[in-house]
Amino acid sequence: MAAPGRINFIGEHTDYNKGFVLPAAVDKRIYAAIAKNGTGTINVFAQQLNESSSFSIFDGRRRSGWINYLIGVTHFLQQTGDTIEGVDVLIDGDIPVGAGMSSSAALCSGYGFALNELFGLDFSRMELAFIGQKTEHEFVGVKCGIMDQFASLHGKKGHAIKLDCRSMDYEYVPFDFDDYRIVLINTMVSHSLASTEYNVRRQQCEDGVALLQKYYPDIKSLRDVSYEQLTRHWKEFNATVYDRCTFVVNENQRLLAACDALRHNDLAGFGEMMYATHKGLSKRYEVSCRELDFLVEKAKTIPGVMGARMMGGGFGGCTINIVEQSAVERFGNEIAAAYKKEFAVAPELYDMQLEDGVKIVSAPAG
Ligand code: GAF
Repeated sequence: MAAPGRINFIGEHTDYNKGFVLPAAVDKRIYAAIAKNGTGTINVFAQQLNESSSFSIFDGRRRSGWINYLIGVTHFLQQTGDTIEGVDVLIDGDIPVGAGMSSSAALCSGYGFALNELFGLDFSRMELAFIGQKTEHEFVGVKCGIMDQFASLHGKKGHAIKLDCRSMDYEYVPFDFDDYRIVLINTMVSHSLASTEYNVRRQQCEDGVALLQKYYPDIKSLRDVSYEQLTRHWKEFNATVYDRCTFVVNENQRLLAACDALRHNDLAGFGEMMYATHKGLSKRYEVSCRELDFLVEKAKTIPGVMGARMMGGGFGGCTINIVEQSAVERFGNEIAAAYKKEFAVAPELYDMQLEDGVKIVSAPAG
C-alpha cells in the first residue's frame, strides 16, 4: 500500500470552517506491507524510526506516540461492527515528518485503506478519510479539518482538488503548466506549538461564529460569513478573534478567485494570491514564524518565482513555491544559501509531482 502526503495550493485553515481548500496528493509517500497473522494482535514495525509496537485489536485505549494513529483507526473500523483480525504491519516512507506534508494523515488513510481491502470491509474512501480525522481528534488531540486525509485518499495525477468542506463535493483542477515547477522548502523547524495553537485557532473561529449568530441565526460557520457582516460588528469583537475571522473570510474568497485564475492559465494572478495568503496567515492568523516569513520574502526577490507562501498548519514546516522551470536551479541555490546564512541550517528542497491517492502497490522484487 502506498499513501501520499499532500500539498495545499491555497485555502489554509478554511477546512474546519467548512470552506474550500485546494490540495493535491504528491510523490512522497508512506508505504506499508500488511499480512494477516492469525492472532488478535496488531504488530507494527516502523522502519524509519526503527521502532516496533503491538496492540490487541480489542484495545481501543489511547497511548502516546505514532502507534496511536493505528490504534485509533483500528478502533473506529471495529466500532462499526466489522471484523478485523490481527495483522503484521511494516511501515516505511519518505514523507518528511513535521514538514507540514501530512505524514500522519497518510498513515491513517493508508492503514485504514489496507485493512479495508484485506478484510473486505466496504468503507468508501470518504468514510476512511473521516475515520482518519476522528483518530486525530480523539486519539491525538488535534481538532483538524478533513483536508489532509481527503487529499491522501482522493488525489489524482496532475491535478489539484477543489474541495467544498461542507458538502464534500469536489472537483479535479488540472495543474498542467509544463514550464513551471512546484518546489517546497523545508525550514527544518518542527512545529511543536502547532497542535495546541491549532486548537486555539479553531476555538477563536468558533467564538467569532457564536458572536455573529446572535445577529444572523443562519450562520453555521465562517464559511457563511460575508466581509460586510464581519466589519459591521467589528466593535463587538475581541481584536484577536476579529483578526482570525477576517483572515478566514478573505481566504475563502481568495481561493475561489485563485481557482478562476488557474482555469484561465493566469499563474501570475494565482501567485499574487499565494503571497496574500501568506501575509494573512502571518499577520492576522499568526501561524507563521520567522523562518517561514524569511523564505517567502526571499522568494519574492528571485526572478522566475510566481508565488510563495507557508503551507499547512504553520509554526514551521515548508513553504510552497511556484517557480519557472528555467529558474528552479538558481532559485534553489540562492534561497538555500540565504537561509543557511540567516539561520545556520540547511533547508531541504523538494520538487513535487502531483500523484494519485492511496493505492495498493506490489512489493518491489528482492
Ligand atoms: C493541518 C490540518 F490537519 C488540516 O486539516 C488543515 O486545517 C491545515 O492544517 C491548515 O489548512 O494540516
